[in-house]
This record gives sequence, structure tokens and C-alpha cells, in this order.
Amino acid sequence: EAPAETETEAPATSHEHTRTGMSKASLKQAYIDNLFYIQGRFREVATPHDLYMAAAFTVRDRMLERWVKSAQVYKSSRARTVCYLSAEYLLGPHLANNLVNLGIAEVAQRAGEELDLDFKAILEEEEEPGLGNGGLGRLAACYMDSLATVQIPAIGYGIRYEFGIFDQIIEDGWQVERSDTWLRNGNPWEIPRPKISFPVMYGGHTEHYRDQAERPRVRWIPDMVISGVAYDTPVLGYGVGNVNLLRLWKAEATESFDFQTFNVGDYYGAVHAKIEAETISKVLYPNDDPEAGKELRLKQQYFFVSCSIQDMIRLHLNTVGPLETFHEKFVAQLNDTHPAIAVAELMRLLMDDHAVTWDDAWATTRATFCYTNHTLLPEALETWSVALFERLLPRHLEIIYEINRRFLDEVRVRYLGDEERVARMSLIDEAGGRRIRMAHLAVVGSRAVNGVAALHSELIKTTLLKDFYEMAPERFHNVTNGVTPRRFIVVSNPRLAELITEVCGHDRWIRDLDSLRELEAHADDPKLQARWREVKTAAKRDLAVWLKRHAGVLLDPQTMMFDIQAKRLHEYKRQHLNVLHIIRVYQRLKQNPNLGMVPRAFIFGGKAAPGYYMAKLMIKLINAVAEVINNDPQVNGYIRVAFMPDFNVKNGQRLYPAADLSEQISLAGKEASGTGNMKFSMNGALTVGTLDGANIEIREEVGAENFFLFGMTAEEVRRKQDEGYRPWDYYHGDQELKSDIDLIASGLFSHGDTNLFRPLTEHLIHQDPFMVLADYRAYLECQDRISTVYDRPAEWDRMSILNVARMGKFSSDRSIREYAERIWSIEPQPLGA
Ligand code: OAK
Repeated sequence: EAPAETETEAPATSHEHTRTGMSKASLKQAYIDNLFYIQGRFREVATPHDLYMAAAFTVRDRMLERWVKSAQVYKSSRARTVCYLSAEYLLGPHLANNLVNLGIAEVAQRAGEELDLDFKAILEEEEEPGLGNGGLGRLAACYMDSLATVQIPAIGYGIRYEFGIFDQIIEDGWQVERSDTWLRNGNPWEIPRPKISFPVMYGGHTEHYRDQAERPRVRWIPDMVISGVAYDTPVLGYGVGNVNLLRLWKAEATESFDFQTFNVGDYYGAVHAKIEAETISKVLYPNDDPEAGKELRLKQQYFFVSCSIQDMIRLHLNTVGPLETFHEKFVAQLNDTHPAIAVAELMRLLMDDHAVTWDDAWATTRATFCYTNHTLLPEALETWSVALFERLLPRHLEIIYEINRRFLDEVRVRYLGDEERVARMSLIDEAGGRRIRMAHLAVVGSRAVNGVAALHSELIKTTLLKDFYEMAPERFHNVTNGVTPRRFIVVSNPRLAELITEVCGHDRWIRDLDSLRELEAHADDPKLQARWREVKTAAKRDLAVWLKRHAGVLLDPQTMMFDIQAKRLHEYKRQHLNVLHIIRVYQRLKQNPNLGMVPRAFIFGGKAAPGYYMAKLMIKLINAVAEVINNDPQVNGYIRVAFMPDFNVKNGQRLYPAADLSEQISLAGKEASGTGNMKFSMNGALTVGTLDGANIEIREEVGAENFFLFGMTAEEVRRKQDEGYRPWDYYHGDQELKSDIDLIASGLFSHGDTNLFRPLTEHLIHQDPFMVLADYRAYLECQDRISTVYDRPAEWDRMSILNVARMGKFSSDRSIREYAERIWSIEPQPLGA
């Protein structure tokens, strides 16, 4: 039981422990102690980083007791546990989030004030763990928060990359990548577990033999063994005692391997082996789409999967016992196909190490795994060459062949004579160099498959996995994504959180987001609208200050609509459609300087994969357009353009609260779900969007009249593509469109260089795979409607309030409850705070 918070100045130690006490006095005492005993500093000489570390340790101490208790209860109750297998966790800063989840954000702030600390500056000091690329990794982080909050026992397994997603800086308008050194000053949130470590093997060959009972067995003789060491981060739920575990693996050289080499006097060789082993968890691949043949990437995937499955087996043998019940103890969710090798690895461990028969191992494996697909983009579907597999994971290749052989027999029996179907469904793509289709392995090895938004899940059934759906429709599900309101409202937008709490008269909405509906009754209240607007303007002011300092752009939070598109740079997300609109407004203003238009700040943020030339050129284009517009006094009172450098979780938290308008303009059918769309809308931004991904469901929830819709449907896109899409016709058929593209090509934005943006403009005119030109006119018309409504504040504010009020569905708590009920069959294990 946490003692009630007191405002007394009684010595902390008199009634509560300074490492667990939640009173202001305890927090102050603990903070000073941690500064002294952990950082070895006193106030006068402490650096900002020392001050942050002391705060982090003060908070961590308060999580540990609950963590240990959770582990004890989970163990003794033999609770069923979810293992979330993900190559990425885009966590964002921990400190503020843990303060909120512990329920001590306010008292800690007061304690800080009394110690004369700059609380904001301390929070700013934290370096975020950027162990993910974008949507998929951030979703995993939201799900970890919600699993703990809805009190589901869970372990998140992944990789402790030494270097996360690169830091982005902008030089001369171009993206420049800098390595992310997030561990440079230590990580107070993790606890190394050197005793929890497993060998991971690579290469070599297999031997088939008969064991003492004359059963056929296989052993794998690898030519390289490394070891994976666990680093644990506690994940506390909001307002509950449940603390789950994020267990990330670091690759190290095995001691024995080192030792052997030393014995023969090969010092250099030993050091080399150590470096080679450590390379495996060194760096996150920064691409959203895998490039074929990246051997290290496959090594990474197998590395964390093998450690995780070995750990699960160890935990099971320690607590419950017989491996026949493994799937009753654990359910493992595959976050896309990156961990799909787990299917073969569990088979291997059960059969080769634990002498389980194929049939029993297969029944266990299939009952353990579930697979979430996160994209339909063909270039992002993982396949690995059979040759690479044979070299790196020879035993797994044998197992995959056998899974495939048995599976294709089933297909043949079911669909007599349909060999084309057999080829389509095979785990091996035989066309053009044999490759293993990881999505097929994930589907065949799982008991459930799901997409991440309603449209996406339908498209999975009708396109990507059509044959599989026909064969076993009951295994296909939808679980629409969600995001955590703790981080994305309470932590990032405290002013809004406070206002909501005041209007609702409770803060229950933080764990029950549906109760935001109570705001609906006040949507037309002019007093609320005025305060709502103040909250928004204050957030815009904060962002403007930050952007002035970090992007050198001056925006007026008072008069300008903040129109924001923040997400990875990708052609399918169509940042260039947004740019075409900006250029149109620019041209209109030049033609008619007295155009009484609504002033707008066009704000962008996002990283491009370092090898994705077109995405990098789009960043350059945004900055080039910004340079011209921001320096043109004829227009810069009306429009400004800003590119936020280094869009990550921390910087995202500055954007979401400050947005009036959220740009969700992907080509219909391409964005599996999107989650930024949810974060913006939860913070009172209105959405301009296509009928894509979760936009469709957001619009359904907030009401069509509170959502700015434009563009083709996925169905219309398909039809147009089937007919033969000709962007050229649009270019020549629309004067304004032509003149906008021509203005880019003219060199106006590139100091007269007519070549710079030619790859982009030519690609649009001649290929335009994401149909920017086809949606251009509808987008402009929609943007004009938006300006009209923004000019009517009462109407806009009402829509904004209704957006927030109706976003309950998009809490990741709802998503996790759906997984728990429909997919995992798992019950909460409540633990009191
Ligand atoms: C990354 C690598 C491979 C496959 C998919 C991804 C990915 O990040 N996909 C994104 O996942 C998000 C979470 O489900 C979705 O919201 C995005 O639409 C999707 O692009």
C-alpha cells in the first residue's frame, strides 16, 4: 500500500522508506541521496545530466518494489503470459511517462520546485531510446504500456541496439544522418542480467543420428556461437501495481569461444571474434523496407528470437514444467515477419534439444504463435534467399522444408490438381532465385493472423493472403491499432489533460478513454471553446519557440493555422501532394496579394531511409520551398513552411498538441493503419485525410461532418490502375496542377537549377505510382473548405472538441483488450497500486 501523499515537512524516514515513499518529503530526500550516492555529486556541482540521473533513479526505485511483487504473483499464479516478439521498440523518454503512471507527476514537480530544480530542463535532458523506425516500433511501445495498464502479464522481447534510429540533421535543406549514441551517458532504466544469457548458433551443418531409444534425431554443429545477455526494463501500468518486463538482448562473445582462441595464442583472432559477435546488436537497420540479402539483418532476427524462445522454455520448465503445456503458459505475438523465424526455432528446440516428436512440436508451435501483418507494400514483404539461409541457419532450412512439404500436401488434398495454387502458397518462392517467404511461414506456423485496421485486414484477406484465407477463414482477424493516452495526451499535453479532467470532473478517462464522450455535451459551450482555444494556442506557442530555435523559422501561433504532416518520408504517404498545395497557395498569393486568406504554417517532420533517394529529395524540396516562401515578404505574413529536424517520439510530443490540422493523405489502400492520425486527433486536430487505414474508422467515430475527406477510395484506385493510369493526362488536363509542377521544374526553388528536382517532377508526370496527380484537385478543394471552416472559430472549436470526445476507440487499451479476448484468450491479473 502506498502511503497517502502528505504535504507535511515531517522527516521522510519517520514513516516511510525513502526508496519507496511517495510523499513530497520522501521524494526530496531520495533525490538528494541519489544525487550524492549514485552520481557522486551535490547540488552546487551537478551537471544537468546528473540532475536527470538522480530523478530517474528516484523514480526507478519506486517501480522496483511493484516489479518484484508482480513477478512473484505472476509466478505463483502460473499466469498465462503474452510474449510480444518485436525487432523494434520506439520507446521515447521514460521519466515523464513513469511519473504519470506512478501517479506522482504533480508531487514530484512540487518536490522539484522546492529543491529549486528546473523540472522541465531535467525532463528535456533524457536521451530517448529510439529502437525502432516508425509505426511498427512505436505501436510495440504503446502496447507495452497498455498491457501493463490492463494488467495482462507480458514480456516484450527485442534487441538492445547500441545505436538506434539515426539522428537527423538538416544541412542545406538535405537530410544528414548522425549515429544515435543513446547509451553514451548510461541508461538508468535498464537492469543488466548477466546471468540470464543464452548461446546463439550460426552456420555449420547438421548431423542426423539415432538416439538411445533409436529415435531419429538431428544435431546442429554450428561454426559460430555467440551469446545473448538480457537487459531488463520495467514497464509500469497506469494507476496499477502491475509491472511487466521489456527484455532486450545484447550480443556478446561467448566466454568459451574467446578462451579457446586465446589458448592457441591467437590474440587478434579472439578480439576479432568478440567484435564480430557484438556487431549483431550494434545497430538498428534504418529502412522501413528490407533490402534483400542483408545477412546481418537475418542474424539479428535469429539472434533475438533464439534468445527469447530459449528464455520462454527456461521460464516454463522453472515454473510449470512439462513442455506439452508450453502453449498454455505462453502465447507469442509476432510483430510482422521480423521474428517469424521463431516458428522454426521453437520446432528445433523442442525436437532437437527436448526430444519432442514432430507432430507434438508442431501442435505446440502452432498453438503458440499469432502473427500481425503491418504492411501490404510489396517491397516491405520479407523474403530471404534459400542460399543465405542454408549458409546461416542450415537446421532451420531443413525444418522449413519439412513444414512446407507437409503443408503443401494439405493444400494438394484440399485443391486437387491446382498446382498453381500450390506454387502461390508455398513457403518457397521458386521464381527468380529461390526465396523463403517469411509471411507464409508466419501464417502457416500461427493460429491467428491479423491486420491493423479494418480496411487493411480486408485487403489481407482479398489480396496478400487470399489463398490462406480461403483455406482457413476462421484464423483471420482485425485488431485496429491504438495509441496510449498516457504518453500522447497526459504527458505531452498537460494543459489539455487538465482541462478535460476539469470538464469531466474526473481523471478516469486516462484509463477509460471512452468516457471522453462526456465532453460532447459541452462542445457548443462558448466558455469551453474559448479555453479549448487557449490551450491549443499555448501549445502552438511552445512549438513556435522550439521551431524558431531549431529550424530558424518564425511562426505566429496567434494568427496561423498549424497544418502538420509528421511521419516517415515515403512516396505512398505523399508529402509531395502537400507540397503541391503549398505551391498552389503561394502562386495564388503572388497573383493576388490581397487575397484575404487564412494564414497557415505548414509544418513537416520525418526521416527518410538513408538509401531512399526520392524520399530524401522530398525533404530537400520541402526545405527549398520553405526557403523561398519564408523569405518572400509578399507572402510570408500569410504562409510559412517549417521542417522540424529529427522527428522522433520526443519531438513528436511537441507536435501533436500544437496541430490544428493533421495531414493523413496516403494513397487509399497503402497505409495499413497509421497511428499518428490518432495522436493528432486525440489532441484536438482536425484531420484532412483519404479513406485509408484507420482514417476510415476515425471518421466513422468522430462523424463524417467533423473530418475533411478527399480522394479516391481503395476500390477506385484499383479500378483506375486496372484501366491503366495516365498521370500525363492529369498534368495536361489541369492548368493549375501543370503550373505547380512546372514551377518546381523551373528552378525557382533551386536557385535556377532545373535539374535538381527533375527526378521528382518527371516521376510524377510519367509514373506517379501513388497517384498524386489523380487526387490533386480533390485535395485542393478540400483544403479550401478547411480554410473556410477555420475562419469560423466556434464551428472549428466545436469540431475539435468532438474529435477528442469521440477518440475513445483509439486507445491502445482497447486494442490490447481485443487481442486478449479474441486472439490470446488471456485474463487480466490485477495487482493493486
Ligand atoms: C515496418 C517494417 C516492415 C513492415 C511494416 C512496417 C511498419 O512500420 N508498418 C506500419 O505499422 C504501423 C503499425 O501497425 C501502421 O500504423 C502503419 O500504417 C504501417 O505502415
